Amino acid sequence: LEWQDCSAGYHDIRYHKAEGIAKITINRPEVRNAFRPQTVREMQLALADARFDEGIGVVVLTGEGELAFCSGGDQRVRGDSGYQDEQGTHHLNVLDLQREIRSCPKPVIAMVAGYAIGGGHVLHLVCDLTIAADNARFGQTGPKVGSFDGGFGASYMASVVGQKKAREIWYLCRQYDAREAEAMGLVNTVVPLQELEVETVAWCRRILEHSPMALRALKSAFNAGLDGQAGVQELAGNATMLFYMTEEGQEGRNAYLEKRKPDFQRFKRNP
Ligand code: 2NE
Repeated sequence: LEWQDCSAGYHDIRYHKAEGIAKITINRPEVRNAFRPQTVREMQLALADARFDEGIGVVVLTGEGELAFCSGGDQRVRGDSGYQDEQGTHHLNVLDLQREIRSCPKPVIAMVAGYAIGGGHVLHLVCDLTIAADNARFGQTGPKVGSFDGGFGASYMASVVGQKKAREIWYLCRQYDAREAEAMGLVNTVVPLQELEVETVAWCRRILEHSPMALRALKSAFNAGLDGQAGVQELAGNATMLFYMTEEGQEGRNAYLEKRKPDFQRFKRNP
C-alpha cells in the first residue's frame, strides 16, 4: 500500500492515508507508546480529520514499532490530578478520545503488535475490531499503579469478555497473550507479526466494499444499548440523516423556504 504521509504538524503521532484507509500511529516507542495529553490531542485531531474526509472509510489505530501498541498514560507526566500538559494543566483527555472512537461513524480498527496495557488496553478495547500480532500482550495495571478506568474500561470490557473475566483482568493485573485474548473475544484474529499490516489492510478493503450507510447505522446500533442516551442520540441522528435524504423530509424544508403550507399528503403511511 502506498501510504500518503499526512504527519506534518503532528509530533507524538504519525498520520497516513491510502485507498480509503486512515492510519493513526502513536509515535513514542521509547516509552512503549505511552500517551501524554499532547499525544491524545493529536490523535483526536487526526481522528476528526479522518471522520470528515469523505474519501476515508476506515480508521486504523496502531503504535510505532513491534514492541507496543500503547502502554497507557505516561507515568512520567502524571501529576496529582491527571496527566500534565505543557501548560501544567492536568488531563484525563484519553476519556474524550475513547468516546470519539466509539462515536466515529466509520469503523475504527486497532492493529496491535506487542503490549496493549493499561489505558492503551482500553484504547484497543473501544475500537470496533482488533487485529493482533502473535506477539501481542494485553492487560490492565490500574490497581498496581494507583489508577483505574471505571468507564468503558470496566463496563464495556465486561460486555465484551463477561463479568468474571473483566473482574479478573482488573483485580489480578495479569497479562494475557494474543491467543488468550482471542479466546476471550477481546480480539478478532491473531496473525503472524510480519503479516499484521497486510492482514489489517485486507480487513479494511473488505469493509470498504460495503455500504457506508449500513456500516454507520450498525456501529451506532451496536453502541446504542450500552451508551445510554448518547448512544440513542447517535442512532437517532442516523435516522434524522436518512429522513433528510427523503422527499418527505425535504418537503418540510422546501415549504418553509417557499413560505407555503407543507403538503405531506402524498407520502405513504407505512404499517
Ligand atoms: C508496557 C510494559 C509491560 C512493557 O514492558 P517492557 O519490559 O517491554 O519495557 P520497559 O522496560 O518496562 O519499558 C521501556 C521504557 O518505557 C517506559 C519504561 O519506564 C522504560 O523506560 P526506561 O527505563 O527505558 O527509561 N515506559 C513504559 N510504559 C510507560 C508508561 N506507561 N509511562 C511512562 N513510561 C513508560 C511496561 O513498560 C509497563 O508495564 N508499563 C507501564 C504500564 C502502565 O502501568 N500504564 C499506566 C496505566 S494507568 C492508565 O493508563 C490510565 C488509566 O488507568 C486511567 C485513565 C488514563 C490512563
